[in-house]
Amino acid sequence: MLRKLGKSTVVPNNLNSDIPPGQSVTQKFPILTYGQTPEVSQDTWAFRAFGSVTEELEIDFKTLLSMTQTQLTRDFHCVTQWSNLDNLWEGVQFREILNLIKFKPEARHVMVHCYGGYSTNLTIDTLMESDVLLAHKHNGEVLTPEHGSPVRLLVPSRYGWKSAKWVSGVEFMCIAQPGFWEKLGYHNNGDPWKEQRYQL
Ligand SMILES: Nc1nc2c(c(=O)[nH]1)N[C@H]1C(S)=C(S)[C@@H](COP(=O)(O)O)O[C@H]1N2
Ligand SMILES: [Mo]
Repeated sequence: MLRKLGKSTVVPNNLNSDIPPGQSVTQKFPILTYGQTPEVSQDTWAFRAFGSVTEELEIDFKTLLSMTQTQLTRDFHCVTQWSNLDNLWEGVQFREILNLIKFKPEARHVMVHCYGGYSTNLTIDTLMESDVLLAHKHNGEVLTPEHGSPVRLLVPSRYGWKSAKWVSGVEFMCIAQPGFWEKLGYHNNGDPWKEQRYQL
């Protein structure tokens, strides 16, 4: 289910009980982080939109909480072959954030940037999907530091490495550039149903 709290929209749940090819289900929610967990608090967190924009935008945690909140349940698929099912996430639909940003029409891609230096690239079309969130809660609790507190991106239709933790902003780009794992050979798109793991 995708539920908007307050003003509301409903997007159907993934009623499909399949898991993508090559994945195994785990009951655990392993922590997958390259490097250290950065220390970011709700008070210091800021999200910045820059690059190919006509005006930069900055959002703080209070502003994020003042926006329409959405809850949804989705499966999570890591490219290292574990899938964790039925995670309940809460946050703001990323398309609501995109609607606030005056990006240039020729900008079709973004680089997602994180505290700590991690990055990943996505298309604006993917970020417009209704279940992409700037999430601050998981299974009813605020995110733990290791899982990306205070705010992470959630992109359920892609492998987990696209769901950037400790997200600090998005850089709009006219031409796709590879992020951290994409530079090391991971796929630009990363659709688990198509097994887009690596790109040669
Ligand atoms: N900033 C940042 N975000 C990240 C990562 C990372 O190393 N740094 N790892 C990614 C990978 S590979 C996966 S599978 C998921 C795992 O999320 P989790 O650690 O909350 O399970 O986070 C993604 N987001
Ligand atoms: Mo991953």
